[in-house]
Amino acid sequence: MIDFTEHPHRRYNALTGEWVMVSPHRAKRPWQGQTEDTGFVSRPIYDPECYLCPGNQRASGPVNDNYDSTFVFTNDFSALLPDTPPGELKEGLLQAKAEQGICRVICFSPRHDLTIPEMEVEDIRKVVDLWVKEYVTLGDKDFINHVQIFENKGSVMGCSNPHPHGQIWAQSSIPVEVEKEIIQQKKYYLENGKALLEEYVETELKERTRLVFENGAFVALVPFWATWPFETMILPKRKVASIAELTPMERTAFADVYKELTIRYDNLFNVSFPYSAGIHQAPTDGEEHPEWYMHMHFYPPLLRSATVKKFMVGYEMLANAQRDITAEQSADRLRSLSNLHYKFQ
Ligand code: H2U
Ligand code: ZN
Repeated sequence: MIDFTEHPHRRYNALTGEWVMVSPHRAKRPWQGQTEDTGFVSRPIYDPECYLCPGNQRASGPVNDNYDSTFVFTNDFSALLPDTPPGELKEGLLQAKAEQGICRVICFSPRHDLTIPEMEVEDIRKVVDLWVKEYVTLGDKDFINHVQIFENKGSVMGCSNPHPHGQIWAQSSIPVEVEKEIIQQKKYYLENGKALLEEYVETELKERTRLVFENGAFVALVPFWATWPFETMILPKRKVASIAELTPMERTAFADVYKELTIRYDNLFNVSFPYSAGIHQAPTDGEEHPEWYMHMHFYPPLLRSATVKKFMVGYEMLANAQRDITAEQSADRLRSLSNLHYKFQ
């Protein structure tokens, strides 16, 4: 009889339709509880050299507002541009298409030294409010059919600046990771008359083995099909297609779960925990999207300590995503961590 806590198996990612290989027997060696003292580098509240700090000049010339909560501007080195001329190439196997878009940068706080887990919930709420505003105004534009809000945190994730910030890339086509989720959610909705993630959240709230944190309106969990060792998702407890549908109370609950989850991340290895995170929500293509259930993904690269990174190479790059520690073990560890940030302990 297969024991999923012991034997190699594959798990189905219902959200993408892909499979992940799990090899729990390899993670049997006891946990060292290793937390390296990487000694936290204290940063100044204001850094005259930082291109995101209030009042400073950015690399390409413009000067930031003297902002006192959040601040948003169009990326000076945008990967997508709104005025790209239309055009298409279709020569047999060779296909290409012009892409229009807008890239924005969001400063989460005027404080150079803070990160989300160290910010007050009411200040994170202002970040949520700005996300909503940007999602709605960018999404309202005719040529914008998808708005990707994301955060790259930590230099291992290629983040260029420790000042707390995130990005938005809004564009005319649907990006590939989102397209996979649309296909799966649509199929499930057509077959069951219910949103896939609505069913999933109900299942997880019943099983409880993969939960990390919950408040009245949101839950943070390690998805059953997680690929990265400490991959998590934040989901609302009711079906909401986009952040624009959140009530004021739910926006605050979202800020709260974002903080609670990232505190536990930082407390895992006593380090400012790096990750790429982003919100997946209904496309802004003017269509109805009854299949959509908004959520936020967190993909952290760390494995066993502040310095041991999981590389998706070899078999993973050529054949299939794979993990050792099970989703349930990861959830256990994250759940058991203090909700008081290590810097304040
Ligand atoms: P990271 O999340 O990778 O750190 O991105 C920060 C963004 O800020 C990056 O996309 C932009 C970069 O293009 N940027 C500006 O728009 N102006 C600047 O003066 C420097 C960086
Ligand atoms: Zn700064």
